[in-house]
Amino acid sequence: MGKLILHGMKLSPCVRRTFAVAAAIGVEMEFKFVDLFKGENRTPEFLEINPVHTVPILEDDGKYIIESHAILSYLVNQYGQDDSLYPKDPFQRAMVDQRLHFETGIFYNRYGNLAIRIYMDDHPKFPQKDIDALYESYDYMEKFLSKQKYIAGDHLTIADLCCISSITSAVLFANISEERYPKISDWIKRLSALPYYEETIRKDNAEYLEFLKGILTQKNGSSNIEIY
Ligand SMILES: N[C@@H](CCC(=O)N[C@@H](CS)C(=O)NCC(=O)O)C(=O)O
Repeated sequence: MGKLILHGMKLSPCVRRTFAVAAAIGVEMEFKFVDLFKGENRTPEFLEINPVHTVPILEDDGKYIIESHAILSYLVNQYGQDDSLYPKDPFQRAMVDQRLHFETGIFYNRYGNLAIRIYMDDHPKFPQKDIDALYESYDYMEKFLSKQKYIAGDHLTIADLCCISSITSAVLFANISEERYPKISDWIKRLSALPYYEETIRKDNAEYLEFLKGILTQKNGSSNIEIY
């Protein structure tokens, strides 16, 4: 096995999930910091590797994989000791793939619509309809978890480590109460007990949330989420 290098910023939920999966399968990745705020993802060299200019990028022995969901499945396919995190059984795999597509196509999209305002707007405020759309995506997840302990079935998969990295950031905009979301709340508690959770998810997410609140305070004079 050659050296694995993960290019990105740990503030990014998509980067955090790759470290969680690497830790779950016991694989070390060197971290190469890419400063998005300095445009290091827009240099000709970076765009040559990833024309879409996003992080994370996984470098494995001179090969590059872009898009976190592809990286998660690659890590398990290539380096997992078994297929439990990304089952080979076609039906179980389809369940995991569905949740990965849900995360990228629905959940992250709705979360991203809100988060981007913090960076781009002079005085970030958040449309009620976008907050409602995020709550609606929690409703979908609550339903996924209604008959099973994990997001894609009865055991932990890459879909859980993917979704936990973004839902724990989305709480900045839409709180997850035990009353309204008992299944999601239990699931978060279950994942929080993973031995690598603190180091790969919680710590960097806490820093990320403080970072976003800091921008809000700078721009609005308060870190409150103003809804219109
Ligand atoms: N679907 C992509 C999303 C990646 C993404 O949006 N990354 C953000 C950071 S969270 C980024 O690199 N943004 C910089 C840009 O789009 O220029 C993935 O899962 O890898």
